[in-house]
Amino acid sequence: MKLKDKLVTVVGLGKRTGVEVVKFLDQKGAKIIVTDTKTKAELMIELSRLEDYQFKLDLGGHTEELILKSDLIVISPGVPYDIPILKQARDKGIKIMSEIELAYSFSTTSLVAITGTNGKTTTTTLLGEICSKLDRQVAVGGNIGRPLIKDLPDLKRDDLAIAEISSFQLEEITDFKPDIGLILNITPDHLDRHGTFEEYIKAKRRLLSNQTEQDYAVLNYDDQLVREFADYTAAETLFFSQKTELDRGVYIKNGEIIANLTGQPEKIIATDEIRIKGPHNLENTLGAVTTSLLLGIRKEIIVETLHQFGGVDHRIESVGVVNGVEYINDSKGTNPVAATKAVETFKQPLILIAGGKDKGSDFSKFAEVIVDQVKELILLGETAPQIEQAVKKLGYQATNNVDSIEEAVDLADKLAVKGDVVLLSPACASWDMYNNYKERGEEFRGTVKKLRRE
Ligand code: UMA
Repeated sequence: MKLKDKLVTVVGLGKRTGVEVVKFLDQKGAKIIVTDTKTKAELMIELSRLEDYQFKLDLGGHTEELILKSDLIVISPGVPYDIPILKQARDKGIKIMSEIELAYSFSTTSLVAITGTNGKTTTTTLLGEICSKLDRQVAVGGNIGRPLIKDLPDLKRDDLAIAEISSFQLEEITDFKPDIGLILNITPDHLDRHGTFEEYIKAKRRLLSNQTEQDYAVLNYDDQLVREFADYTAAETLFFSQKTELDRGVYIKNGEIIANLTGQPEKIIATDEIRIKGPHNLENTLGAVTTSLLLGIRKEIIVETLHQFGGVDHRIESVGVVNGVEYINDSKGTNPVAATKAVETFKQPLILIAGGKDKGSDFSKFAEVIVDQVKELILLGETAPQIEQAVKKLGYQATNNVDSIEEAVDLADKLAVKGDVVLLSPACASWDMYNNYKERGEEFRGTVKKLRRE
């Protein structure tokens, strides 16, 4: 695709994707318009990163007269594909691409793409760790926080990109296709953006829809929906399972991960030797192991990494013990299923801090786990009333409402006794109060640190 002198509009500047897309387009000689619903004051940091670049700014909304003259529109993941300006652009026949599609269209590298509702970041990071021991250049990016446009165009065929991909990023792809597409699990999430669960599933399925017989789909056999994805791809499918001994694939048998890709079952590692714990992490590990074997990585490298890898920040991460109470940061528990898994990880009495941006989630199953396992529930954010209603329906009364993480930690400190665990696992996105889950998790960490000093 030639971009020189083409008029390209970047919809959505902040925080990361738009900035990197502008840099890439500039390098390709495009004429650039940047548009965002945010104001100049709100985008000060992003704009300061682009001080040396030339582009037209259209802030505080999207101006039709400007944007509808474009040859191409590139959108950031946070921009829904059906906002009015994009509908108008489509009607006018203007090409619209997501950032991952743009990056892919300039790429020749081998690509592993990982999606699923939960576990994407852990699996991507683990696979990245395994692959970092290879004698080839490896880039890790995507939804994990580093836009693909930063690396993909510079990598060669012999290099490797490992990308965490969200349903948002898959909405506007046409040709994007991984050599290996890994799907971990699907449960309802982001319904405010996709409208229905079916649309969310369709978005996830698109990861595999352009694959050919030369590619691989690595799918979780234990998740009925994901298992059925095999019918939607031309790629060769390999399954992994915690429950079923597969004729071909990677599975658990007698407490060991067994790989059977060639008809010769081989032990990879005993599950109790794997440093990251819990059934959800076993699922992530199986996905990463299957993919590593397909990449031809030696068993010794895989095993060594599984011994060492301790998980990712903001995912069931211990941030300190104060007065005999352990504080756990699971800010990345951004939907009810992820938060349920976090709650189920603990056997100790729990004080749970939850609530955040309303994504149209159903909290009824999460409420059941709270009633069973949480002694005090501290709620904040947009969804606090919904979660409160869901638990009260089940007769649970130990709810507390606060307005900030700081207040939540102070209250938890008052309510907790020695031996309790205070868990921040919001079951919701952070966007009602923060830019992202990392900011929320860092505020939690900082507040706990302050508490320790006091
Ligand atoms: N905007 C408009 N018009 C609109 C809607 C939004 O102009 O109608 C603007 C917003 O004001 C904002 C920009 O568009 O300035 C959207 O930015 P963004 O949200 O895409 O922000 P980035 O910092 O580029 O982050 C994105 C991903 N964010 C989302 O998908 C919401 C990051 O995933 C990702 O790490 C990053 O690209 C790099 O690829 C975060 C995330 O929360 C971690 N993802 C969701 C999740 O994991 O659940 C999907």
